[in-house]
Amino acid sequence: MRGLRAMLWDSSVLDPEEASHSLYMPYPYLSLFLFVHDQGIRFHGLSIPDCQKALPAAPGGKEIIAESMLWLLLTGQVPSAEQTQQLSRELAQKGNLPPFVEKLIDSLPGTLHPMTQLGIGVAALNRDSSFQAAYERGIKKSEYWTYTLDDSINLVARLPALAARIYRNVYKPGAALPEIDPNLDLVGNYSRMLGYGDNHDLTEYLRLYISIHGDHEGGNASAHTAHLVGSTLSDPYLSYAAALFALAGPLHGLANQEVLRWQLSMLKEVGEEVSHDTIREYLWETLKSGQVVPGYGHGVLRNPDPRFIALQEFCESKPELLSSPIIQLVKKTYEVAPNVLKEHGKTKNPYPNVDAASGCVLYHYGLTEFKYYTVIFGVSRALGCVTQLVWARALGLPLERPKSYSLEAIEQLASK
Ligand code: CMX
Repeated sequence: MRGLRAMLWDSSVLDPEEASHSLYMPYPYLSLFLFVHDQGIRFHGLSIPDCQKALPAAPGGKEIIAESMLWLLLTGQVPSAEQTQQLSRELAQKGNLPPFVEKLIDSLPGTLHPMTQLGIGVAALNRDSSFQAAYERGIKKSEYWTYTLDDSINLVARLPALAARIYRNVYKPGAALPEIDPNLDLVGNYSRMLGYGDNHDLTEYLRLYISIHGDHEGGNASAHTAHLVGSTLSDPYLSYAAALFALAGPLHGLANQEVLRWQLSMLKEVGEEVSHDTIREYLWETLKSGQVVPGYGHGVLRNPDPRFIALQEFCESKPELLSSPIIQLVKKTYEVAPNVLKEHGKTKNPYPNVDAASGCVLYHYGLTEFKYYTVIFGVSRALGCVTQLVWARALGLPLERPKSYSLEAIEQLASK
């Protein structure tokens, strides 16, 4: 269904070709670093660099924060610093989990994948859905959106406490979980609850990561799932839980975990002194064994993902990141992989997507539990999904129900 125009999704738009003007370079791989990269995805018309200039940061920080991105996605307007801080305070006030959800999460085995735990926790939050309660009372269709907004803000507010609790239970059992600090932004609190509050650079990276992963048009699997399930008037918690299980697939959000696993096994096989030739051989080995190269390709984009470029720029602004072996390996891989994928000849986009870069910085900073990485993506993707649930209810969008065909009918169509 690629290219099929079938959905309303107002908050962001992808353009497959927009970022296509690479400067001439005598060495083709170097041109990857010089793409005019400020396009390809726009949030209400603003590219990522536009957002980095216009959207307020956290006090003491420089990167976009989740609150300012959420405000932009919901309203189409750039918030002031005061509005952003007001939203931070509201989210902090609403951020605690109901005790029964804490108990539920604590009862899950540490062997259960963190994404499965996140989906379970988000679905359970629907016990307190104001949309569901109002629907049972009997409300007019024109009022649906207000209760959807209420649930959506509560969901976004509670995700950090839920995600941090899962991290603590699976990887640091017995460690204390700090209380939510009412003076911190959403991601500042998340980083603190994960145990990285003192690491300013990692917290800033998480702010950027969570803001730019927040929305990616409506047709990607997680956003589309939220929209489809929401169209049945499931509340935002159930709709977003469903979206998380789409995000948990290795062709979608789980790719960031897969990239790390793949890069680390490359390191193990070829050693630290890795050359372009050994990477090329490893890439061919992966492709010849019938696997995809994780972190490369995209359903829509036909150039390097602008989110990948933004994360690379974050690395380039910090010299200690550039000397990190895992970050160097990711960088070297993308100096080689596009040409190998072009030669392989299958993928329509041989360039890196966001997952190619997102995990290596976390790994460098010590957040090495890569099975957890998609949970961070899951904290982020809520921003876009809930925004569009609110608008779908405000605009009275209908139940989604495309037509399907039987195999026989398809054969008949093909024979005409
Ligand atoms: N490595 C090897 N082969 C690839 C490939 C890759 N990275 N990307 C695409 N291909 C192959 C496809 O498997 C397909 O092969 P078949 O014809 O044998 O089925 C062919 O190239 C054409 O695929 P496409 O039209 O280019 O890509 P799709 O729109 O079907 O799929 C995506 C897009 C992202 C699923 C795919 O590129 C992929 O599997 N990439 C690796 C996994 C990944 O990084 N996913 C994360 C995407 C971003 C996100 O959602 O977070």
